[in-house]
Amino acid sequence: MGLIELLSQRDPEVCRMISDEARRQANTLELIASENHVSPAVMHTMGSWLTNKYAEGYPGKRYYGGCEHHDTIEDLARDRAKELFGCGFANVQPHSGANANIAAFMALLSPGDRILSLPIKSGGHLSHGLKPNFSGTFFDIVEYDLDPDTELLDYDQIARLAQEHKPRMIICGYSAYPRVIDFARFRQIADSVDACLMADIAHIAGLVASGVHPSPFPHAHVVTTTTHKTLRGPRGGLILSNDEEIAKKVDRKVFPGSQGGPLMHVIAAKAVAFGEALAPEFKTYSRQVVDNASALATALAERGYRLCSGGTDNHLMLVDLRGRNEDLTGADAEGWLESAGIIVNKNGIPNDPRPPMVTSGLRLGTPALTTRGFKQEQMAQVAELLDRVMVSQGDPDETAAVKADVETMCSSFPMPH
Ligand code: DSN
Repeated sequence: MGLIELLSQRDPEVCRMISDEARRQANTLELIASENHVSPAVMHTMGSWLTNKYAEGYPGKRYYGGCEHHDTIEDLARDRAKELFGCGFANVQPHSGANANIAAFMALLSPGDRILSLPIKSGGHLSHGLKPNFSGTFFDIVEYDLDPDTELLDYDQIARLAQEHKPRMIICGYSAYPRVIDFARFRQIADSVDACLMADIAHIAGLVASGVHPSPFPHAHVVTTTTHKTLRGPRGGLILSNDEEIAKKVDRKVFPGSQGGPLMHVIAAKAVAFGEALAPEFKTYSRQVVDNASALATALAERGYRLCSGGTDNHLMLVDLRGRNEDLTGADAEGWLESAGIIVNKNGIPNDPRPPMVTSGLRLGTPALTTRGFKQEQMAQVAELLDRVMVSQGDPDETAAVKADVETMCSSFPMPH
């Protein structure tokens, strides 16, 4: 019996809510850069018998009996992760990207140590040092920033700040940076002050695995990531390294350092997703993600939108709406677009004069639409739909007309099934 059929009998209330969400996903264009649509194999693995089990510890060294199949599954997930990223060690237990970062910090730093990182307002992640986050609470954060003119990483400035502040760790890898990261240059800077380099590749993991973005190996001492963005796996985290001593510390800091029982059903789904990402089709997919982002950015620029840093090299772009109309805000745009069936998130642009809940920008990404089979031609259509909503400023008639066009597109490009 399928999930919906089962739930419709056992819990019609939850069944209705889940069915509504499935319909929402099927009938809208998902442009949130950190989201994707997993395969049915990944999805169903998360709903498997493995959810019933405690398996604290690691393969061969568990604190509970009955873990033999959990050992083989976790070993397989680790082996596939290592093969995918070309590294020697993998910990597949972190429940999320933030949890992966907590464990990596605990492995490489002591409380109060100094970290040099990009702030969230310029495209960084909250777990890289935002004050209310654990990272900003327990560590001494020094920020680097983008070049205000080019909106690109300014490696000379990072090197200067590293010399001045002597951090224990430098973090690269971002939530809203549309360009390639020079990991080798980061390592040079880290080495110059005897700091360790952490690369958080949560956003670009699928591109890295496919060779579409340069790898952080052999440069980073530790690499953290989520598994559900461009990598198209279940929601979760992953920590990678090439150094046995670091890997041992990471394992201790994931369990028992910061987590209890691993989510074995999710780890099994990670193994399935890594298997999918090792297949040649995934490279084609990742290439298309980047080509689609480039096509969307070009089509938006042709309509007058300003692309931060002038464009994109990866799966995402930051759109400065003021290029089209000085009065447009990210908050308004997000709301209008959602009414039209186009799902995005408002995002501050570098040096945004507006507050984070308003913003002047949108962050758009192509991983999910590419999974549905969109190509460059459709991305140009998406730009046109988006612009119609912006130009009409959310006019109800135009919004309804765009929504109808969105639903037509969605029916031609069904969800993975
Ligand atoms: N919230 C994620 C994103 O959207 O980039 C990062 O954790």
